[in-house]
Amino acid sequence: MKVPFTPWPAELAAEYRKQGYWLDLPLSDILERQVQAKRDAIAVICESRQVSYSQLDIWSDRLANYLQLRGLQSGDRALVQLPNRVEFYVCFFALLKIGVVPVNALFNHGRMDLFAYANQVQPKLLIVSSRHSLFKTREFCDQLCQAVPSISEIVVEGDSPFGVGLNTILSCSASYDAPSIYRPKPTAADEVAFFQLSGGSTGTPKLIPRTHNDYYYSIRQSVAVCQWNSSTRYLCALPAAHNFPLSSPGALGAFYAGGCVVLAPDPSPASCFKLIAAHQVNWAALVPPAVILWLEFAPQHQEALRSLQYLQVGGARLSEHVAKRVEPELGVHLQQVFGMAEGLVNYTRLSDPLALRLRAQGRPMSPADEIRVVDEAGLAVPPGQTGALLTRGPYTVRGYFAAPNHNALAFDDEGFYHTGDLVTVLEDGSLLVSGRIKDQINRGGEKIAAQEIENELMAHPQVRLAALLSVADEVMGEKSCAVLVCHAPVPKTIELRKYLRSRGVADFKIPDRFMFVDALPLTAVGKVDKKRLQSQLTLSASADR
Ligand code: J2J
Repeated sequence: MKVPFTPWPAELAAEYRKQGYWLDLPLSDILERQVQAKRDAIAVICESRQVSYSQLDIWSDRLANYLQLRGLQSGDRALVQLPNRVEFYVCFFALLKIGVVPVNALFNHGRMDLFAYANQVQPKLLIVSSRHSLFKTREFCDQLCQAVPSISEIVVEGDSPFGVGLNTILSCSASYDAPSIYRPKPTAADEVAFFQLSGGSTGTPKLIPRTHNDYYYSIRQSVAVCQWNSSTRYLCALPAAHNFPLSSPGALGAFYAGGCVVLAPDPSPASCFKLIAAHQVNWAALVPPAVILWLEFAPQHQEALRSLQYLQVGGARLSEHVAKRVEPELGVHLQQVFGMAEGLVNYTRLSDPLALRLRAQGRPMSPADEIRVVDEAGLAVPPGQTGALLTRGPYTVRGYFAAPNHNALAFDDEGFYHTGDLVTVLEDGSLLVSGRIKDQINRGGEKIAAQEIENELMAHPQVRLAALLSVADEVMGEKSCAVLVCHAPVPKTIELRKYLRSRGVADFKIPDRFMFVDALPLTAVGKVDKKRLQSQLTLSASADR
């Protein structure tokens, strides 16, 4: 069975093939070609394990074989939640090989996110880690299986009292190295390979169907723009499943180039600096709050950072004053990256003058990326003026998964994706990200859909109205503030936090601040006037300073 998605128009698809953007190859080709070219080279370093391309291939074959024997087939879906460990790539390639289409949840996602993903894709397979607090016991897993009866197979990374151990499968060469049974069968290259996650701005998190063709192009073009090759040693410190460290050029880019991925459990200096020194890392990718931490710790660790040549920063706006410190204090070359899981990725180029790399968030990586910047009436604004960014192209999707109503708003008749970002285009085509119209909080690169949290807050019996807004923060860039109108007695903030946790809201989505007011400003049609509320909040915050 094929996973439904909104295809590109046939004439554009033909053009993308003609131009060589789409190669009609599955994403598993990324691994296969390195197994041919350099099977013994190290693909991934994960704690004390140095895993070669051929080992990654053997492990992913074993898992693929096991899953096929268990009856999983092309077009089936999987829900995967794994930490930054080599097993993430083993599972990714195994599922690609047999055409099982995964949603790769981020490791800090909570119960609510996992339920939402499982409900949408109806997975047959669950791959989770007992290192996650939700999967230390079988309780949550049982709840999930009860609520989503499509789940019939559970594989667990780490020690676990339930499911089948991933390590048992990977180490069982006698049972699962049997090519006579196992037949790799990826989905067709112009079909869905896996789902990316949208930062979201609506009540339920949206899934982004990415095809082999479009994602493979995004990876190859990223590798070309960043000039990666087999000497690239990439530190993956952001959550491995996120689009940035997966594909911009990320781990898949490093594999495509024949380089090496060094996995860090998190982006803190304590975790990363020693790995950089031990494994001679030369590229890393961070979100701005991590850059600030690195700057703080760098003076005492100059020696550890010696091998690092390039630092990518993206996911949220890097302030120019922090950007200015990066090159002199970390001794690296700065590259800004403005991307999105829906597609479009912008890079500052390695050869761009410093002044541009400090100021701009990059320009589209492909000559086939189409960009429109429009005013509120949808009319094009001239270069130098701010407007809403719309885009389409060979690796920008045409619709979210099973979300016709939202798609009608987020994609226009010409197939342009309305990114929700406000940008200014400079003369050379570089973009400055200057704001946002989507109802989202960008908490240091982690995206929070305001509506999702407002709905949860309004489910509390004492809360009458809720609005989640963004407040400026020096380190995180933005934090979240819930503004509430409550029935008496007004609940304590500690109770509200506990309540949200009890409903399965992930920690990073719990409001950093709460404010209690008598009323919220309303629009003419009676909706909360967030624009007005946001400007009131910004004004009162600047008055406090
Ligand atoms: C300002 N805002 C930015 C930047 C993303 C590479 C890099 C990042 C992402 C990503 C990605 C920004 N300055 N440099 O997928 O491949 C905000 C914008 C954008 C949203 C997308 C990649 N870089 N943003 O962050 O899907 O608002 O992807 O629309 O998580 O992050 O978020 P996400």
